[in-house]
Amino acid sequence: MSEPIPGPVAVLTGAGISAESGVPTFRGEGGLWRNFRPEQLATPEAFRRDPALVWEWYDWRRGLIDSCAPNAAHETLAEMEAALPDLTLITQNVDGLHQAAGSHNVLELHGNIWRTRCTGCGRVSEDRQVLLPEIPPRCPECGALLRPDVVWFGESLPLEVLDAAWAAAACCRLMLVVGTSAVVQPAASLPLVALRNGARLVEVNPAETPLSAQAHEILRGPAAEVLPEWWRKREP
Ligand code: BJW
Ligand code: ZN
Repeated sequence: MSEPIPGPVAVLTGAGISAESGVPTFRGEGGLWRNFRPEQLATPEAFRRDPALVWEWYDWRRGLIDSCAPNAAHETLAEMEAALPDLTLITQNVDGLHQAAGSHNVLELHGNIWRTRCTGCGRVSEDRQVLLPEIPPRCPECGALLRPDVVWFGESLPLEVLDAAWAAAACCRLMLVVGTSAVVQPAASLPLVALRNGARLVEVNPAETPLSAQAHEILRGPAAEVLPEWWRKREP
């Protein structure tokens, strides 16, 4: 029998956890950035230059995500949250699939694709329309341009969310890192914070990452296959 789960648990997820749901990752084979340059689409400069182009990309991705359902890896993390006394799920994903799978304690580091934020009055709203009736959309309150409520390169992460993620990483005894290339900062530093504080690091990824060399255990495979299997052996 495998050893039980120690103390508080933190989980960091990235695009790879949603790959088997049909959501494309960013980097690597089939990744979104094989076809689109990030600096043309995921930066504030790109949005200032051509808001319609940026919104067309997000509108397309919203349509794609809308047709996707959580997979066994999302479901396993929701089961773990229900079964363990202290689990914090930190995600870089904007797709909302963790919440759709039943996770409640989710810290979204890079925002959520289903929310808009007004560039004029700052109003944040949920908007689930697929496809948007007007591109680029405008604020019903003040008429200014709306933007996706996500974090682009060069922008700060939401401070309270980042603080909570940092605290969870610093005090966990086990950190699971699932489906991230671990190259985008500051998210990529969270596992290092956990390691520095003595946590056990488990990486779930079919490919090697800059974290692999420091992981105590590596589940080399697609998350929807290897994570449920790992949890079944440890379930309290
Ligand atoms: C599977 C699988 C399966 C496949 N199962 N796994 C320090 C040093 C250098 C640079 C910086 C630094 N600090 C900040 C920066 C700048 C920048 C940065 O990190 N750049 C690096 C790329 C070099 N960071 C920022 O700008 C951040 N802001 C910030 O730090 O503000 C302060 C500051 C600014 C400027 C300078 C200094 C300080 C903001 C980062 C925002 C990232 N935004 C995006 C877009 C979000 C909105 C949207 O979705 O459109 O977030 S970029 C994109 O990358 C997205 C993701 O969340 C993020 C991470 O990607 P992720 O999730 O890891 O996906 P992939 O595709 O990279 O990897 C998928 C993985 O899954 C792979 O490993 C596969 O093998 C695996 N996989 N199938 C399991 N079935
Ligand atoms: Zn407004």
